[in-house]
Amino acid sequence: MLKEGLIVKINSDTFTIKMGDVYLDTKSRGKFRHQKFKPLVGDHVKVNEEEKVIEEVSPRKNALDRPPVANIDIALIVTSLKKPDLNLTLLDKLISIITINKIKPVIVLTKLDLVDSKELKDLTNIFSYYEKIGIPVFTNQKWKKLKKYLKGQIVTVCGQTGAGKSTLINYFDQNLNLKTDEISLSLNRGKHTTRIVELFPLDDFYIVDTPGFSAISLKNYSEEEIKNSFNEFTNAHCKFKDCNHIKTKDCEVIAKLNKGLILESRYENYQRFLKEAK
Ligand SMILES: Nc1nc2c(ncn2[C@@H]2O[C@H](COP(=O)(O)OP(=O)(O)OP(=O)(O)O)[C@@H](O)[C@H]2O)c(=O)[nH]1
Ligand SMILES: [Mg+2]
Ligand SMILES: [Zn+2]
Repeated sequence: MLKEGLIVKINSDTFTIKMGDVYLDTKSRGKFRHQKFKPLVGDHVKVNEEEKVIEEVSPRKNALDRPPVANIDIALIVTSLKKPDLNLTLLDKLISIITINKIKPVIVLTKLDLVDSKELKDLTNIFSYYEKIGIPVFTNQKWKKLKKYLKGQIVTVCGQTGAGKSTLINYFDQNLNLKTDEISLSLNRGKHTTRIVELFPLDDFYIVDTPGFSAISLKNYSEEEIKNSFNEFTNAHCKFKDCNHIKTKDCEVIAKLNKGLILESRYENYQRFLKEAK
């Protein structure tokens, strides 16, 4: 007899399944490997309890490669302003990928305490732009407000190594006591503190902690998908219906850019992403 459950943790080839209040460590069936299919944290599955294997994976609402999670409502893009430095290209790329996969992107800024007041002013301008185009922006200092916002949702964190993802989840529930670490400054390269992808049930939502990364590819996405993932371009009245907002002729996006109504870094990243698309 097969039993239904939820994958809550993956540690190399061990999949932990939550079935009600019971947790069971299982392996994946060989057939999935042959199909190059990997069950993900967040997957609803059917398991054979005696053999401790996953037999079936239910159809997904959505799935991401990075972080590797399925059936997500909200992705928190944890974005540090310093250490590691703010990276608007990675931020815009994550917004695009998350949007294309029909997940709601939410920005969470961290390390505001490391920024001086002059820098903070520029940053406020940048992030009020993101709010204007419909992407909520929170700070980790206001984590209580964020926690209320996440009620009832299935949430993942994503973003650079050392950005403060595990630290944020620890604010939500001190009992979790997730491992956090300094990024290695000597190499000026983040070292991964989080190695395992794991879903934690909190009072009224689920959240996945995942390891960070510094690069991510758009090669699996089309130009059209990337174009549509830039919220602020979707209602533009350009002369040509299929305008890709690259040539200046009667393009409303470029006209708005020239009037300062579109954030320059967003437009630059858009051009860059189109080149990276398949
Ligand atoms: N000053 C400051 N430090 C912070 C803040 N948030 C997190 N940190 C520190 O940043 C370091 C990295 O935090 P983590 O939570 O481990 O980062 P992570 O995103 O989980 O990193 P990976 O798991 O490696 O991807 C730790 O030393 C934290 O204490 C913040 O708002 N301000
Ligand atoms: Mg971590
Ligand atoms: Zn256009």
